[in-house]
Amino acid sequence: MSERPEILILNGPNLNMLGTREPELYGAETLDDVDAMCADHAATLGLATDFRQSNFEGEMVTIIQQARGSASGIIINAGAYTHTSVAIHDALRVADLPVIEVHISNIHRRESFRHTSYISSVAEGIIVGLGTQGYVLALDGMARILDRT
Ligand code: CA2
Repeated sequence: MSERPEILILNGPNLNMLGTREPELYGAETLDDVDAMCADHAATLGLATDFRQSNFEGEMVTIIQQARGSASGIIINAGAYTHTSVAIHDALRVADLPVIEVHISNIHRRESFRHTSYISSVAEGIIVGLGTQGYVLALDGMARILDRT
């Protein structure tokens, strides 16, 4: 059997805290639960996942740079770096892979500083406010994108 295309699912700062606090905003699932849900769903789509989390901007840049050689697409929830990071924006542009941006909460319903995203302009699509289900929907979107490329 041929190898399944791999999708990097990259999570930014504080998302390792998922399921431990603020369940009203981010739900009750842990990041490990989301990892397992994504791996299961990806398998049904003929995809594999490389599910990662980092609290460090530079490390996220390095992970994105490395994905260029190994991944077919990137699903990213850059956490708070979404709203600040030109470095992650540049890395995603250079990676030259399809990108889908995910946010668990609806960033447009929250503080105005969350309304700006440095990721959106390099993304094929954006999923916000649908909880952790957004990651699964992003995998569906990525499967469609890869089918037509
Ligand atoms: O809604 C999202 O997915 C966010 O990317 C989450 C980030 C936030 O800075 C973005 O504006 C929107 C924060 C992630 C923090 O996650 C926590 C989860 C549980 C407990 C504490 C933090």
